Amino acid sequence: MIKEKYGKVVKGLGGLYEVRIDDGGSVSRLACRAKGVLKRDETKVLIGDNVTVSIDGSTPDGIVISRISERKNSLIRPPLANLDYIFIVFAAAKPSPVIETVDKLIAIAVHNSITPVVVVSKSDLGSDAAEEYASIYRLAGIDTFVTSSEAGEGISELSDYIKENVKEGRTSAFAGASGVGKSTLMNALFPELTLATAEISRKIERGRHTTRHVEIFDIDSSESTGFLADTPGFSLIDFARFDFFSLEELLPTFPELLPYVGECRYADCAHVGEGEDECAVARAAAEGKIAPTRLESYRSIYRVLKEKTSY
Ligand SMILES: Nc1nc2c(ncn2[C@@H]2O[C@H](COP(=O)(O)OP(=O)(O)OP(=O)(O)O)[C@@H](O)[C@H]2O)c(=O)[nH]1
Ligand SMILES: [Mg+2]
Ligand SMILES: [Zn+2]
Repeated sequence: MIKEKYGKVVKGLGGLYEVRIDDGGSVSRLACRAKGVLKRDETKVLIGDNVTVSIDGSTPDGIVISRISERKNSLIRPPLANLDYIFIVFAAAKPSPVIETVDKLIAIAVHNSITPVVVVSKSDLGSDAAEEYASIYRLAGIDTFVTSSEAGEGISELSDYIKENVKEGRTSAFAGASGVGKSTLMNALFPELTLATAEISRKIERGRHTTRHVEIFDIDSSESTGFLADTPGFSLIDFARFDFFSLEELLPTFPELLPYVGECRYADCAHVGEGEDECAVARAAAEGKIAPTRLESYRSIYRVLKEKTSY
């Protein structure tokens, strides 16, 4: 007899998945593979997928993911489905951030209806720099935290925010460049996790990236828990090509620009090089209402997308 269960894919390594099953409050994890068609690139199972697992007790390999429920969204990097929040982590220093990459990730999040939250980590290595970066994102209307796992700064504030917002089955992820301290921060926020961080992995020589796979954790043990994923850090090359959406879709991914776009002198103003007397967006940036780095990132992405559409 074939039984069906319904759950969430929380981990996947070499084609072997772990599906979190919640049977009315009693949580278990099933190890299983995916049905043939769900192994192909276009239809592959993603971590975060809500799936049906078919259990056929009559065969040894009888537990398989047989169906993927419709996704709310899915990302290529980090490779996750059904995200509600993404915590974009970058360090005040070591490594110093590439702001344009941060802005690209925010744009991708907004485009996919994922709430972006900015976390400036390692504030112990530069508290002025951390506050300066934070002010850019607060001005953009994005929830922003300054943290140091080393000094304990901002940990309880971020933990409260996560518990208040990421609950009732909502799913979130930490994303950011390798070495910014994502796993360390997750350990500081949720001490019961004990994830591997750089120091540990150096000893066992796993190479530069410490976290090698995406894994989703329960935030607490209540029935209304939310989920939080740790992800492997990406490199800059991952965002060098930018084709996650089209030129027409770019503007709404920078929401703080929207109040000004109708006020430019020319209706077809692209806000990319026009002077302050013509472009209300440029004017707002000059007046300190929009962070100059955000406008620079907008313009840079605009140029890349423009080039793509013009051949
Ligand atoms: N000074 C300082 N160092 C930190 C802090 N948080 C993490 N680190 C160090 O930064 C290094 C990288 O930390 P990880 O947590 O492994 O970084 P990660 O973002 O998970 O990296 P990947 O898994 O490769 O993506 C480790 O040596 C940590 O000890 C912090 O708040 N302050
Ligand atoms: Mg890590
Ligand atoms: Zn303009």
